[in-house]
Amino acid sequence: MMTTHSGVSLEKKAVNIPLSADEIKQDFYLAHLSREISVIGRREVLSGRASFGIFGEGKEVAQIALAKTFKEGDWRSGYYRDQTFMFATGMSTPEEFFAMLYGDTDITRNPSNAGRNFNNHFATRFLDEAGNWLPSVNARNSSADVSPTSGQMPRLLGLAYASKIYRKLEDFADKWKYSRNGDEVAFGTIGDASTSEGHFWEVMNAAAVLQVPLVMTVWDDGYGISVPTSIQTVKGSISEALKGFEKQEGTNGIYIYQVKGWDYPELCRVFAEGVERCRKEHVPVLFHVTEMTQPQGHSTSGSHERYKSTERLAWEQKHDPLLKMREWMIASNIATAEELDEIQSKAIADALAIKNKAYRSYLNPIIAEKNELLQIAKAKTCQCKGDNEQIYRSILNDLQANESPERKDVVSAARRLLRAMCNDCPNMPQLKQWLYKQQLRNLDRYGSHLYCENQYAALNVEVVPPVFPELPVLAYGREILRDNFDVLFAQYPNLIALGEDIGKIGGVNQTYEGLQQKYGEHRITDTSIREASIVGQGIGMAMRGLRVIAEIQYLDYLLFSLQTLSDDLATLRWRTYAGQAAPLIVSTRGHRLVGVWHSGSPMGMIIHAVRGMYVCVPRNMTQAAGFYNTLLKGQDPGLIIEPLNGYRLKEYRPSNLGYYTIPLGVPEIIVPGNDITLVTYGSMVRIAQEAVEQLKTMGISVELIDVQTLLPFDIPHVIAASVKKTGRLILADEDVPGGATAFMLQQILEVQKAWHYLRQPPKTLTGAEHRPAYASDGDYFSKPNTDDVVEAVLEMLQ
Ligand SMILES: Cc1ncc(C[n+]2csc(CCOP(=O)(O)OP(=O)(O)O)c2C)c(N)n1
Repeated sequence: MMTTHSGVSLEKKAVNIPLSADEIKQDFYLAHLSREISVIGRREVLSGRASFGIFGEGKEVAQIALAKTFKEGDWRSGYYRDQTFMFATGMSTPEEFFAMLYGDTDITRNPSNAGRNFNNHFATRFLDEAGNWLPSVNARNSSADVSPTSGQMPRLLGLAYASKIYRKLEDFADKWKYSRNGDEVAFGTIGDASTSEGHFWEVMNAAAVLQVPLVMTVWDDGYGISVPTSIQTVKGSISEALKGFEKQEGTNGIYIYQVKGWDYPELCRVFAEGVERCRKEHVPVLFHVTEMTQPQGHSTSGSHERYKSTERLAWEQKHDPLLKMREWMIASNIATAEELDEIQSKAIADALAIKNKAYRSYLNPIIAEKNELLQIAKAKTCQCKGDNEQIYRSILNDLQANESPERKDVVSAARRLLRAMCNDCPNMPQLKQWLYKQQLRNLDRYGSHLYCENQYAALNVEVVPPVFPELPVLAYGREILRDNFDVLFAQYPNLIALGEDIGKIGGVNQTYEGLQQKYGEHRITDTSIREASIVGQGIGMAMRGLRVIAEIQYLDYLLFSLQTLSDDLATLRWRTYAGQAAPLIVSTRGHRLVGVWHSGSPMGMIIHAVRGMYVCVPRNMTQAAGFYNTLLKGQDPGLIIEPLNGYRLKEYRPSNLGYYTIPLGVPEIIVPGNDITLVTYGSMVRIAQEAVEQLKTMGISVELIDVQTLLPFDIPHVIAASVKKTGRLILADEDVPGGATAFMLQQILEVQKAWHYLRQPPKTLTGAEHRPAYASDGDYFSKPNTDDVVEAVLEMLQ
């Protein structure tokens, strides 16, 4: 390697990157600034000013080197140690770091998560305030971090895969916003121990097969909290373990590099070479960055002296990347020791100043709220009776004395002051009004944006009813879906469908029959069997301007992807305060068919895991097709569960396929009636219809309601109106007892307040507690059948 007084030129191999002395000194400064931020951050937590902290110390130098390769248009899907990378790429700032640590809810100070997540959980904003997508090609983009180790992996695949799609996609007018010929690289980061997770392996395999521009960096500091790499990884080395993935002449695969985490010039060189190859050739690259340290231990929840030997601790001190960089700079005549001391001191002073400013900025609005409350509370004119006056004064004094209150201290004080006031206190209305205003603001601060709240909300999609010709034509359910998809692929040039078997054979139920041949392999794509990363692939692609239908072959297998749906997709908009969205449609088929793993209907489990998504449970394929049409017009993520036994049943074929919409959260009264309200959804609707027919012959009039979507649930309160008429309520589904029927009951009784109209206790009719047994007999004895429904109604009427 050639070194000069003014800098260095790293020309060991193919890549030549000259680094000026000024740039290296700047890097040295940033490394020290970031280290001091970690040190101060830890202190802030231990002193009680912040709740929890996790830091990127020991990773500074390597992250600065990696950041040099990150360009506009690129994407990051990383984990909680990436602060230096975020500062170096300009995707975040030290001020924002502290705002995150304190839980600052101001979106201008904490644009990553507005106080909804702890520090080092980054996100850039790719939606503007009105919900419009900003051009990601002109920005450096970080998808929003999650805490589950390796939870960032599935979406990483999609972020990379989108570049591949954009190299092929034509006729998409907005393509310029998201891609320049697919040259964007998706950068993933992960700790060594987290590579033990299935998500990591699944995604690396898929990336290697798909040949996507994905750069995976493993920061190897030897431990996952206290458990060493030798217990985590075969042969104790992720790059050794992945040897079989390595790309050879004429094969697919990945490029693998190993580099030491304290060797600044070598890191700069290796990263530059690897990322360049990845960007150009669309071959995934793995950097195994070894010999890293973690000077403060895992997090603020414990010290590393508990599990690291004294030898290891001494080794870490010697191999601290900051120290190594300093030694190298002096040895290479880039700077003198005195110069570096000065840079170090400046970094330390700057970090402190930044922290102080961030803390004041966080605290001042809360102090202002406290002062507002004190002013109102002190203005009380009446003397409340008994102990109340004393309690009131003591709450007031405590609040006044609290110089660094949290928001909850102020609101809780207000609520307790109210309770201590006498009912006829003339000051009560003012305090109530102030508290009400605060509660609204806090609802926005902590609870808003679970779903899309702007013009692109799926709930705002205009209702276009299906149109049937004068002479209606019957078609198989699967043909209705197929022909609807056909119109959608023609209508949306950025629509991509992916899933197991949907390409070449058009899906296990032929709902994509012939569409791959018509629209191309890149639009309707077969995937390997990997449900978590099918969903993740869809999330990443949806973040990059594509509309995606990610198919999970059967509802029973959705569980493989439930972690990604629940932790990543469903929380995305909420955890970024509407800064990010992934309008992905996950489609699957479920409810009764045959046997344990083709008949499940665990709807309670699912709807409780995916708040933040809409969940559609159509009774037939006409309704299902309408839900695809609706969700594609909005920007909320949704799950559509096609009824498994409906593909080969005939339905009337709408003439406006691809255009009609079915509103979300609006139940349909399938059969009007007066004696009893029967509520159900999905495949159970047909069973219920048969029962209702039988009951009709007995002179019993049942009002049968199909809820159509579980999330949202009956927005116009159709069910309460029905119960008002009938006074009786039965809820039926195929889930376990206390599953989705319990959810519906809570909605109807508590939210819709229909208990008021009930003449008898309501009843739930559900599947058995065990899984559905095989064949029609198994079905009959495991799931509610027509006889069960008829008898439940008769019993209630007796
Ligand atoms: C799915 C999941 N399991 C466990 C944890 C708790 N946890 C947080 S960090 C961590 C260790 C991760 O170690 P490693 O991947 O080596 O990263 P490092 O923190 O050392 O950088 C664990 C077990 C978690 N966040 N998510």
